[in-house]
Amino acid sequence: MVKINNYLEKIMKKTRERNKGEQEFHQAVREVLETLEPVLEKKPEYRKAGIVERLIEPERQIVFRVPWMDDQGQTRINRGFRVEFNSALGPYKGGLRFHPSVYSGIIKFLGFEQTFKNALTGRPLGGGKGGSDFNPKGKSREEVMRFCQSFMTELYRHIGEKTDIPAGDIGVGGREIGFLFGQYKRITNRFEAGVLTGKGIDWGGSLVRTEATGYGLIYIVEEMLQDNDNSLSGKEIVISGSGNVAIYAAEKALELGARVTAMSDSDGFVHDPEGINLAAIKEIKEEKRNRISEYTDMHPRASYHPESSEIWTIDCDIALPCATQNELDEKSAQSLVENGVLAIGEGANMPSTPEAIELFVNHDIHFAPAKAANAGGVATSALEMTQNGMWDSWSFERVDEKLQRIMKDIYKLISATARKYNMEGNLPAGANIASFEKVADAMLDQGVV
Ligand code: NDP
Ligand code: 2IT
Repeated sequence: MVKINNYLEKIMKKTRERNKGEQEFHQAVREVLETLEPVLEKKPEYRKAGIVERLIEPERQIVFRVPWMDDQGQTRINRGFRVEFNSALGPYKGGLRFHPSVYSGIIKFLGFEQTFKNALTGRPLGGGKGGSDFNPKGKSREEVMRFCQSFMTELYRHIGEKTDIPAGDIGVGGREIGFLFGQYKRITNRFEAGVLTGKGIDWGGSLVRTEATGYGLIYIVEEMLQDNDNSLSGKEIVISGSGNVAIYAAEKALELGARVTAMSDSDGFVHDPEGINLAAIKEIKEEKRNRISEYTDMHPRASYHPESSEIWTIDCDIALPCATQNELDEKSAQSLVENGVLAIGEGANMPSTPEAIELFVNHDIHFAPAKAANAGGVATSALEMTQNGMWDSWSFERVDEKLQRIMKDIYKLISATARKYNMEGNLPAGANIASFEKVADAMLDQGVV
């Protein structure tokens, strides 16, 4: 663990005491605090104004009951969350996660990260996150719809296009956003398109939003490689996950001439050394909502391994963790380094453990941290909101061009910030400091609120 000064250590201790048992939140806070010392020394006014202390305390936390009826007529109860973390730069913005592991510690870590990520996009967005411990796996479409309607029946009073704008995350995709939007419209009698992002293309959604996080990840990884006289062309890539982020990262990587040799879901991974057939993955995961193990039925040359985390033992040039938090630990990082990995790009939120990140940074592996690397999703959400505000819809090329520009600008900003603070190449530090400065300066401007 990196050492931090007494002031930050005290803040860390208080964070643990006030948010008991919320390990993921402690981890996300610690990771940021470990890089802030130089910027706090340079600008003592941040400490005087209690910026760090205020940043760690969400502005508002909403927890609610979500009752719904299953197909057998049995009443079920889940817990809903929305954490409105920080509104210094704009209205709260961030996704909704439906997964049985969701509790306040997960939503708070995601909301905290979101605040910094959104700052990096350069768009006027605050940070927030929400979700539920609802498990969509094995549920019928009707059950998911009833759940979404019940969830929105409480959430609607807390959100709005100028207040808080949710979107998707794990377990929440276009289908769920449709059900949520329908219920919001029904309750409020307003076609308020800008209240949710990730909508259908014919009713206020933006082209490229579906692809945006995965494409954005590849754009920033390519930028990072080119800055180091290299490129994705001809590289072998391992991608964990096979959801929204993983699939579109694979799509763009293939377009740029790379080969994807392995992908996974929460049960296991498939290894196809000649290159994964992405159309088959899309069919299994997007259309049929089945298990990735099915891939080997269609492609007998590929092998299936029923242990997701073992995916990192496969020899590759580039590793893209795109599934979930803490999916890449020190042992996995060690095998990647031993196999000569060149670069890591974090598509998921906080996928690498602190020990894994330390190992990558110490071995000078090019490492694009989540806050920057997966910001393409929320950046394109901002483009969706812009189109909604203008009552307009843009072409695929126009949105894609803007997304590429944003990802390049993020790379430039975080690498320049790392250099400015004498940590050349340390992109996690660059991302933390650059985003912290933006949010902190806005908070200073707005007084003690
Ligand atoms: P999806 O629900 O579309 O896909 C999630 C994928 O990760 C699935 O393949 C799933 O497997 C796997 N997965 C989920 N939980 C676990 C787990 N506990 N262990 C192992 N594998 C798991 O989600 P997204 O692709 O949207 O999100 C993936 C990551 O990217 C998350 O960290 C999310 O926060 C982050 N992200 C998403 C953005 C977006 O716009 N959607 C934007 C920025 C970041 P299975 O099918 O078995 O459930
Ligand atoms: O983690 C994320 O950035 C997202 N899930 C997307 C958030 C958004 O509002 O588009």
